[in-house]
Amino acid sequence: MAAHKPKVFVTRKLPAPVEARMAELFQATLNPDDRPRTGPELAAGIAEAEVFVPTITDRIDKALIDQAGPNLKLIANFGAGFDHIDVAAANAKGLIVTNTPGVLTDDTADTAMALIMAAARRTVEGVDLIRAGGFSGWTPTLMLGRRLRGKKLGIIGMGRIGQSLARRAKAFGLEIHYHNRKPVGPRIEEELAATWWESLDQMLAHMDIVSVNCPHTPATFHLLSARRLALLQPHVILVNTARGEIIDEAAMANMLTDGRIGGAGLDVYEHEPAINPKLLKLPNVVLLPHMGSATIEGRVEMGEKVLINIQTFMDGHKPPDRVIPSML
Ligand code: 8YV
Repeated sequence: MAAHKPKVFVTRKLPAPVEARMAELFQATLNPDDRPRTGPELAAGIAEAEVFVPTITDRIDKALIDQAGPNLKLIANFGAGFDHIDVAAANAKGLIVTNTPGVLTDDTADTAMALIMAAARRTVEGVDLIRAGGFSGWTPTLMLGRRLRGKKLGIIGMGRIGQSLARRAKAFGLEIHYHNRKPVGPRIEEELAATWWESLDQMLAHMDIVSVNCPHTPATFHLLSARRLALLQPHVILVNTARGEIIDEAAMANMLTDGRIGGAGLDVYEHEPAINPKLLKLPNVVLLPHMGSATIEGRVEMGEKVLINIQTFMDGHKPPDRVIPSML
């Protein structure tokens, strides 16, 4: 008897090798046009599927989960962050939720480092100047930025990506500071020559560069509130490759406009894909379209993780990347 091929509903277009394998292993509904699914389309998909494969662009809230059919067993997210999924509602219905951690660590840390460099050295302003035909020759004072070596980098969230950024930043001569619920182990602290700050407020007041690398949870929503942003030194560069909701974007935009924050490098936004219009006008702000993990290798490996999570589950085992209550 042929093995049962589960019905898998994939909300967005995935890299070709991942889709090919999905179609081989499962009865997969794919999205070749990559048009974001509407609410009714998601509802129809979740009602039929045994496995649902969303991405950050889908809101998997309780109302949608309540429309799941009796066959749905697994929500296998394509992505590490799962703040778009009401995991508690899913678990309450007996559904397992998985994600894709680990495989996008280096790519996201590279993006954070690129944003630090671009903001400190005014790279995008330089490109814009050239494109606007404004380069009329070298001068001793043209496009002066700030040197990285010796500056203090404060990393908020010292998980995989935070540590990976710290390794890169140390090689650039930055001094590593971090705020995390708990200090990392002594071996890692020593390797990174990193200083743990129990108080986020205290750390913020002493840094030259601050990078957000923690997940978005109810506890980290607006962690960088207007009050905390006001603690930053006026020359600080603020970088966010995690989730926009962690920073009060309106307050940040006002402070960047008024010169109370020196510059920013942002890959994520509070109301994505909308971006606070004030940010679009500022030369000292580098904006990227949520591309932290956007490498071919990373996205294929994310897809492989999704496949492994589904297949392991279908084989009767616990999938490796379960989102468990202590992660919420
Ligand atoms: C993903 C991300 O591409 O994995 C994450 O948490 O933020 C992105 O890098 C996106 O979430 C895919 O769903």
